[in-house]
Amino acid sequence: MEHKTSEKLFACAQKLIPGGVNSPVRAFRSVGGTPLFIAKGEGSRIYDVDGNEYIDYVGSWGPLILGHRFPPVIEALREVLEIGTSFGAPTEREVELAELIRECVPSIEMVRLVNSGTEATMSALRVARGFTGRDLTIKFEGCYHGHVDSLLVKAGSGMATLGIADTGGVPEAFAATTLALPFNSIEAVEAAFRERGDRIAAVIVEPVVGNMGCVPPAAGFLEALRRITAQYGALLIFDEVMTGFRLALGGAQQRFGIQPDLTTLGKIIGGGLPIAAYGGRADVMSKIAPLGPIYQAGTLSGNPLAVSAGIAMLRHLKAHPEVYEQLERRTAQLTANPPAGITVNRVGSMFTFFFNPGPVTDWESAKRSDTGQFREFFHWMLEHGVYLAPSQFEAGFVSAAHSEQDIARTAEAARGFFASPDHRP
Ligand code: HOZ
Repeated sequence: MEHKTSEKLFACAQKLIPGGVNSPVRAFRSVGGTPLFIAKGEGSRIYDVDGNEYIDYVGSWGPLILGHRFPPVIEALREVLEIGTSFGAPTEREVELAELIRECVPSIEMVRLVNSGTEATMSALRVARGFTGRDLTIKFEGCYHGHVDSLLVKAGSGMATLGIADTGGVPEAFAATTLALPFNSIEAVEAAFRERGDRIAAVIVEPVVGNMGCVPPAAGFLEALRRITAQYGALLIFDEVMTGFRLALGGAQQRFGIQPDLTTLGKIIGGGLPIAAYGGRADVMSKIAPLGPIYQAGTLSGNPLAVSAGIAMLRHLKAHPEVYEQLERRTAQLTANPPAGITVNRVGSMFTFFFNPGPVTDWESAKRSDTGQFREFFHWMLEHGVYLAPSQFEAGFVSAAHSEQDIARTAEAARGFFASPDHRP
């Protein structure tokens, strides 16, 4: 496969953009080689600027659950171009999107639209602090909640991929407001609350982690978070930027039957366009300006482009529950029978092949993966027309556009890798 045009573009980009990319993981630093510059996407496929075609399991990092250029989303975007792209004033469509979100995710009694997952988690934390009058937050090692100052502590995603333990530019006092505990350890959460329960405003968690690779919650873990936070008067925040509308119409909270106080949602509610949201209990959300004293704002929040695309996406998901059954089936097919020495974690249509005998249950176990082997696997798959996230510590996503043939072709490419004597784990 030739990547000459990508190489040329990357050389230019590196002179203009830090690392040549607008978000670090996509720079291919941990897998080596040149990031592919994408020319277009359609259904389950993406095409690079050199004309190569790939079955895509990144799906813009999750939101493209119906595939690239899903026709109703494209149609909604066409319609909105006729009326205007931003007003900085309310529109009818925002009310419809809020209503759809509330119907699908009942714990969200009120919702505020923002523009990125980072804004959503940052705002949810501020609201939790303002509501409780407390300053500390519990997060979990290997979870990633966007690049919010106080949450870049033992974070997953790019921080894990690039091996950055603590980011520069965050004053120690900010980081000190965060307690990072091992994911799936109820004991650690109990101990933290015993010691400092009167200061803990919130526990924020990816209910199924996607940002250290896919790591499911252990039986009873989410229930324990719900019980302990309620007992101490702290808020439970589910970061469903990846899992929302993906693991079920009502997200991970529906799948696991837990009702958080606040939820953050990401670009899936915009059909893949830049948008996000935070929402939850009405008594908590009522503290936000202009109703209450907690300030948060944004000119592009609720812009008609993202909102219209989101309405088209959520309407379709709501009307077609069979999408979730299909995703479950296809992803199970993709991840069946891993070779010895490889751990496959899967929840619904999120999955990771860990080059690690496992089990992988938290960051300590995830980071024992053989990233050198992953690197070879990644490039092998790319050469065989399969585009995976360029990091061992990111989840893969199957979309409704992935056909049985796509899955079979992907599984065959993976089998080819493991069958080759150089690659047997
Ligand atoms: N942090 C994102 C995934 N967890 C990746 C962002 C990107 O490169 O687009």
